[in-house]
Amino acid sequence: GAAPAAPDVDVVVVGAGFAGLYMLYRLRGLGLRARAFEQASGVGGTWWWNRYPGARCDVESMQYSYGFSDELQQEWKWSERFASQPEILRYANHVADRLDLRRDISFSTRVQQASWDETTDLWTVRTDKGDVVRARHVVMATGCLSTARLPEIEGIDSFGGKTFHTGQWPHEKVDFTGQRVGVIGTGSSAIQAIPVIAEQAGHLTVFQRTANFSIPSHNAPMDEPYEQEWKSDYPARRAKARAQHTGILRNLNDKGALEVSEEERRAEYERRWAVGGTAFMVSFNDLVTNEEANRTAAEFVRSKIREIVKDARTAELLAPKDHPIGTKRICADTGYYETFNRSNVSLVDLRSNPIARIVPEGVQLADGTVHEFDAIVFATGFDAMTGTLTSMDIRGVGGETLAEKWAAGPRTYLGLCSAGFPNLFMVTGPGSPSVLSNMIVSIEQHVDWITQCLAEMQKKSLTRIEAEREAEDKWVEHNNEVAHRTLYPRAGSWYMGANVKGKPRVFMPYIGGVGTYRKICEEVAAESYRGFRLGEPVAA
Ligand code: NA7
Repeated sequence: GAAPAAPDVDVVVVGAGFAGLYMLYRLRGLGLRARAFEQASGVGGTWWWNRYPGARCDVESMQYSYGFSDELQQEWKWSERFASQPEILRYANHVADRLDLRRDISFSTRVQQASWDETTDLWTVRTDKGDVVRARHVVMATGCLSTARLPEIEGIDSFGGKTFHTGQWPHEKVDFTGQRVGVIGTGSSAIQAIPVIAEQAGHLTVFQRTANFSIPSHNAPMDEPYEQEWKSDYPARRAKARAQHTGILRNLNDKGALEVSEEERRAEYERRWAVGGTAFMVSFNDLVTNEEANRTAAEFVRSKIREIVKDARTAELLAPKDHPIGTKRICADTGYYETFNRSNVSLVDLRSNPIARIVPEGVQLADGTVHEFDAIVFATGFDAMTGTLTSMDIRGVGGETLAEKWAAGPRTYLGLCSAGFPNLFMVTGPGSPSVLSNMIVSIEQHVDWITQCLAEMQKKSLTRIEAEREAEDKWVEHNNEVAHRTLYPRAGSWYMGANVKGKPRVFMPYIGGVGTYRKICEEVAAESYRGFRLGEPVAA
């Protein structure tokens, strides 16, 4: 046969967030030629885009960072218990510089198309800047919450003031001083932004459709002894974290909520509330699996909201009743509920009076009321987990697009690969723990797995790897099965695709746990990549 065509690079990496950066680093270690494309003008992914006021990670800083290099984790100093967006972005830049990664990244460049050529085992990748690159492999390091979503509200373009989306926040400083500001949405982003915007704005109006559960984060400056405790034991702690259900080391309770007396239960919730953060959800071991147990936690948080919020009607509106606690992502806040006690903040309940349209002056409700604004902030979320992948024109075997293949919901083997799309890897793809975990821990695990796989292929001169359809079907089924053992599918969440009109309702992340999942991936690799078809070695 004809000699196999030579690729321009071995691997194209799409994205230069935490996944893309680490992937580049590891590919260099293999001696492979890689090119990364990043649509933003800088590194950092999520933390580059989500610059809204109050943006902060809900995983503690000592754990939300790379663990692959002891030097890196020893030299970096976090200033707070939970790092803010600017600090995490500085960290991403520090890593990019420290590892000299920028020279392999094309910034402000969006990958538009990737098409597979069956005859050469190569991908042709095209960008909006006119690049055409042939690569043996493509790694999608495109993030899970990277396609911002504006709601379908009539007249959305007619507004006369300024509009913002939390996930596409401008880089110039935004000043709301004295302004009339409306925030639409009450998810994690809104819950972080609202207290900060309220301090600036003349008046802030919050439009709430679904109330959300939030736990105070009790963020604070980094405690030196705590930092030292971590740094002196980092490798062991990281190893432990990797085996946890969420990839986060935290204070688990091995008791069920109904095994203890009401008094003891209340005391445990109080303790957790005082410590703060999302670890509240592991107050007991059955909060996301047992409805009755879940109700005790939900009721506790509702009672806290009623204590904090002075106006009884507002408190009742803020107390979530539509979904079990934790089945929509649990939020962590700094003064969220307290903000509604301010005289310059009001809450509008969209359940009783929905948004009819946006008009030049502001937001018009169904009953005709118009709320006038200088600025509207859309905190309306993302086309999560699949949106970024399916909006690219990715063409696999026989020209089938990934969007076509995933029309009824994402189908992957291990969240790493999809049958019919050889040599295409996803970092934290749907079907992997991803958004249910410490993202950096999951990113490192995927990148390490991909690296090892590429190393084996390199050693054997293999040019093709593809997930088998049968293995994929089984994985999708397993993914569904474990999800439905929990209360998660009860909520109309973005985990379920419920926030995007017409998106199939499928529970997308793998809920079996980071530790369990890691073992499965390791076994698959150890058993000569069970469930993958590896191509024949190419004749020299
Ligand atoms: P989320 O969690 O998807 O929240 C979006 C919010 O916007 C949520 O309260 C929605 O209400 C609301 N929303 C969406 N569309 C509308 C319309 N049309 N009208 C009124 N309200 C609307 O996004 P976030 O950015 O807060 O968080 C995403 C994740 O990023 C977060 O979990 C962290 O992991 C990081 P709904 O609940 O649909 O009634």
